[in-house]
Amino acid sequence: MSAILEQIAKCVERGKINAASPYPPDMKGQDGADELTKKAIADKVPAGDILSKGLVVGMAVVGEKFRANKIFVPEVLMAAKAMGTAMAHLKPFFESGAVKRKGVFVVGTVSGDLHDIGKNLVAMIIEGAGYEVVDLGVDVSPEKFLAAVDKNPKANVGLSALLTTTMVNMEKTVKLVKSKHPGCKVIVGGAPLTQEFANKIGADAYSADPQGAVDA
Ligand code: B1M
Repeated sequence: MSAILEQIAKCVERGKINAASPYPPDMKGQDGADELTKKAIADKVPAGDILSKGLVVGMAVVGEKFRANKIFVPEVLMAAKAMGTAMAHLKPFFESGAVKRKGVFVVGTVSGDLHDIGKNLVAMIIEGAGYEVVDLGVDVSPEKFLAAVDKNPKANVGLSALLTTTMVNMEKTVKLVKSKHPGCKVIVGGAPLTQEFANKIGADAYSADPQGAVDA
């Protein structure tokens, strides 16, 4: 059983989607996350193990390598695609409740800000860590964040901002969400942010990269 889970982890780490995918070149012709996940399910490997001991393990390596500048955005996107392909086969197990996620993570880029590349990477790596992600997109108002937490009261929240003019909008969101959900943890990130700024606006954590958001 562990051999196939190791193979699945490797496929996510390397961005190997399926046998037809020519990427990465050194795995050309080999089965990818798609075929291996189907095979594992057919072999009665528990879906929870496929997630936690296969997919999540592979994505954790991706997060660490990205943090260390050993891989870059395109490799993370390929890894996320491989993971997404496998997750589609696990969907029925999530829906039936046979597999539980670690929790819900609501994420979005704050009001006035349209930058979403970094936020999307954070969403992918958090999902890869075993969380259900509710991605609210860009230009998300404090009220929309609050509505998402109202729907998912145990969720943690991630706010992204890329502009010095929009990072200031984070404070209102942190305050509004926490006024109604004091236990909700809010993580903030984005190029212009600092730990000092996060402290000042009352966020629970700051991360400079997606893996830091997972760690937090
Ligand atoms: Co804009 N832009 N942009 N832009 N843009 C910047 C951010 C800028 C630094 C460029 C510059 O002037 N040198 C500058 C901001 C200056 C400032 O405020 N200090 C800027 C500006 C000024 C603008 C406009 C105002 C330009 C204009 O119209 N005059 C305008 C604003 C529009 C708006 O948002 N209202 C604008 C527009 C755009 C585009 C639409 C053209 C495009 C965005 C496309 C898109 O996102 N779909 C764009 C882009 C691409 C950039 C740059 C070139 C790249 C940003 C990016 O995607 N980086 C950027 C300059 C630069 O960074 N070189 C720039 C790659 C991405 C992987 O990194 O987003 O930092 P990043 O995310 C990282 C971390 O920050 C962290 O993890 C990610 C992965 O490592 N992270 C988190 C992010 N969120 C996190 C959340 C977490 C944890 C970690 O927890 C929740």
